Formats: sequence, C-alpha cells, structure tokens
Amino acid sequence: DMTPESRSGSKDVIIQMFEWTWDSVASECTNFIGPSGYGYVQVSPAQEHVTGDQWWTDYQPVSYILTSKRGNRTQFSNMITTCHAAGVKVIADAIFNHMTGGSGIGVAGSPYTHYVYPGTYEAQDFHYCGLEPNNDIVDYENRLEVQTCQLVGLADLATDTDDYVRGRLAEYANDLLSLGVDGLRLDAAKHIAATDLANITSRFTSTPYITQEVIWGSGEPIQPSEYVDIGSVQEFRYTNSLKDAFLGGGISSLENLDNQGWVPGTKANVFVTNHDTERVQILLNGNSLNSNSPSNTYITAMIFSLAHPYGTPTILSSYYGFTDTDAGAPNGGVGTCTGTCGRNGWLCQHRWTAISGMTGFRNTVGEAPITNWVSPQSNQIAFGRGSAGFVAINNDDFAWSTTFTTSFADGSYCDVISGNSASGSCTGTSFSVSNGSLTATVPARSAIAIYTGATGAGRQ
Ligand code: AAO
Repeated sequence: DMTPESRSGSKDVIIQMFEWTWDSVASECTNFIGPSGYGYVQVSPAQEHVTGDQWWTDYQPVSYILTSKRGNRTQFSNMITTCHAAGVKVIADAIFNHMTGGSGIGVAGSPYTHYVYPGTYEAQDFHYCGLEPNNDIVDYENRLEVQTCQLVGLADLATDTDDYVRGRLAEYANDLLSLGVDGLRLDAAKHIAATDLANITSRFTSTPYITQEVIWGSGEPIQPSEYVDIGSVQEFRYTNSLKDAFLGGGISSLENLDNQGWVPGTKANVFVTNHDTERVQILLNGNSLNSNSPSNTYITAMIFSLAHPYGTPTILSSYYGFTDTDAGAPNGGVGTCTGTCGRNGWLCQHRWTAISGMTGFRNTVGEAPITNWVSPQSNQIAFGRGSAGFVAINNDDFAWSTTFTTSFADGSYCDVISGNSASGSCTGTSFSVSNGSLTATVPARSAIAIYTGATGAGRQ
C-alpha cells in the first residue's frame, strides 16, 4: 500500500474537488493547486451516469464509458496530464458496489434497465437478497444484508460469487490507471466484503493510493479495520469527534488520536466534512461541521486537521446552496476562484488563506511528532510539530494572550492564518521567537500558526 507520504514526499493534502468539471480542475491545478503545495485532487466520478441535474446522479453508473457531466475521456485525460505537470496527483472516485436502478439512457447515450446494462453487465451479475419489498438494505446491524442487498435501490453487483464482475471492475480501474490516475476513492466500500475488494484490487496493474469509504456506525458489525490491508480507510469517527469537540465538547481531547480505537493514523483518511456529511448535517442535525457552522469552527477545525499528524487530510472544495441537498454544481460545473475567494457560487475552500497556509505548514513539518502541547483550558490548545511548525487554536469566545514555549530557532515568522510570506515580508501578522519563546494573542474563535518556511517581518 502506498500512503500519500510515500508517494509524494511530504505533500499529502488532498482536495476533494466536488463536482468541478475536468477542464476547470486542470486550470486550477496550474493556477493555484500545484503552486500551493497540495498533493492530490480527488475528483467526482468519471463514468457514465444517469441524466439529471442533481449532484447525486453521478453515483448511479450506467456504463464505464468515461463521459459524465464533467467532461469526456479526452478532457479527463488532459486534466491528469495538466495536474501532473503542476505536481498534483489525481484520485478518481470509483463506484464498485453498484449500477443504477431504474431505466433510461445515460449521459453518454447508453440504454439501461435495472439489472441490464448492455455490454457491461447482465441480470446474473447482481444480488437479489430477497428482502421485501425491493431488496434494499434496512438493517445496518446485519452484515450479510449490508453486503448483498441494495443501497438505496441501486443494483448491487455480485462481487462475491461472480468472477466476471470482479474482473470487469478491475478492468475499469485499470483503464483509469492507464490514463495516469494515481489514486482511487472506493465508494460504498463497506457494502463490498473486504475479501472481495482485496480480490479486485489484487488485479490492478499498478499500486494506486486507495481510500475506502467505510462509515463506522454504532452497533454495526462491519468495521473499518477490516479494510486496512487493502488501503486507507475514511475515518468518520474523526469527522464526528471534531464536530463534537469544536461545537462545545472541548478541543483539549484531540491530542492523541491514535489511541481512540480508530484505524491507525497511517491508514486513516480524515476530513472535517465531505460531500455527504456537509449535507447530512442539515437533514439530521448530524455528524460534521460545514461552512454554515457557527463561530468559525469550520475553519478552526480544518486548521487543526492540517496541523495534527493523525491521518491524511482531505479538504472539501464545494459550493454554496447545499442547503438544497439535491442542488447540482453552480456555473455549469465550471469551478471558479479569484484570489482567496470563490466565484459564481463556488466556495473554493482550498484557496482560503488559512487552508493554503496550513498546507505549506504540513508540507514543511512532515512526519515530525507533536511537541510542546499545552491546553490551559478545554477550548484552547497549542502544539509544535518538531522544530518546524507551531500552532495555537482558540475555540473560546475571548482572546488568549500568553507566552508559548516552542522549539523554533530565533527569528521572525509569518502567521499563516492571517496572511503569508511574500518577498520576505508577512502580509498578515508576524511573530518573533526568542530563546524559544513566542508571545502572542490568539484571537477569539481563531488560530495562529507559524512554520519555518514562512518567514519575514510584518505587523506585530
Ligand atoms: C438517490 C436518492 C435516493 C434514491 C437513489 C436511487 O437520494 O432516494 O433511492 O438515488 O435512485 C449519493 C446520495 C444518495 C443518492 C445516491 C445515488 O447520497 O442520496 O440516492 O448518490 O444517486 C450509506 C453508505 C455510504 C453512502 C451513504 C450515502 O454506507 O456508502 O449511505 N455514501 C456513498 C457516497 C454517496 C452516494 C453513494 C454512496 C451511492 O458518498 O454520495 O449516494 O453511490 C449510517 C450508515 C452508513 C450509511 C448512512 C446513510 O451512517 O452507517 O453506512 O451510509 O447511515 O444511510 C452517524 C452514524 C452513522 C450513520 C450516519 C448517518 O455518523 O454514526 O452510522 O450518522 O449519516
């Protein structure tokens, strides 16, 4: 298994470019993502899907023709070439668990009916679990049901009994890899037995980074740990815990995340939110922060996520208007950002000053352990990463003024939350470190962060 670290030096930060067209991802790789030091873009599914403006039509495959609302095969391939030239790797979202239900004609013109996808799968390639009325999963506490019944009406591929299916899925993945794809997000991996998934990935012609969507659920038998031999696993307990901590539980509990019973940090892919939880929160008052969260907690949690060594962080880059949980991408899917802001309905989280600044921080500190951890109260934490980075996060409603002990060499460093380093000076606040001491005021519901790669004088 290749962790992002082992594949791209210390550049491990993933941006989930949710619903961006291939051409717009390519431009953004050149204009911002590459120069800013991000390691990967994770893009929306590339295969043919059902028609419809809702974002989620993407998750209803019709065939493995690489035509989607985001572009065609040539555009997908050009995006990979362009991103690679900018030093950015590409993760494709691959749906192995199912094909669409219903019947119709897909976006590339392929006809289908539930269980028949001419040229790709026939009726014998699917599970019919026998659950009335429609073979859909009802009980997540029943392993067999989760892995052999249908997820929300989607035709469930018989990955256990059907060798043709395993071979066809590997062939699809190998086609993506042949175009230069560097990683795969395996959608709904929990709904495929780990042994079947291992069989499929063993047929891959290269060794991509793999991140598997295995949502931990209370009382559920299928555990994220079952999948760690295949690749990384998305650790949703992290997502839930950050939400609880930043919304009042207290962030001092977040020091050691390798002793929580979650998957080991080296196998965890973590995020403050993804495209599902961003929306589910609205429906279920639920399980992650999002850009509507109060008191700047969405940003301070992302700062934490990029600063803390546990897991490989993904930053969601998405759009406004998700309170309509069906709404597809704005601006025809053409992602647009200017400066540090989104345009035309896009949020462009990856351009926000604190997020790109903390990506530089993360790339610089690499594998360095947490040092000099302090937490004078439950909503104030500060820690170093070796002698190369130091961050203080204040999740209280009042400023935090103190003198921190760091392992830094004497010097003047730029705060990468309020600005960055440009031509030897800081565009935001700067801090001097003397004999390791850093005297600072961390504003209410905000953070400060310095690292050795961003130096200069500026506003004190
Ligand atoms: C759409 C319509 C449906 C229609 C269907 C077919 O909405 O009404 O039946 O088309 O016509 C996306 C959308 C779906 C959409 C689908 C297809 O989200 O709304 O359906 O495209 O167009 C489970 C799976 C997980 C899955 C998640 C949505 O385990 O894999 O459901 N996510 C992925 C993608 C997602 C996509 C698909 C899969 C399908 O990321 O975007 O769907 O390709 C518990 C279980 C989880 C379960 C959730 C939700 O989670 O543990 O396994 O996820 O419930 O059912 C706490 C708990 C946790 C709980 C969670 C609930 O965190 O700890 O246990 O709350 O949020």
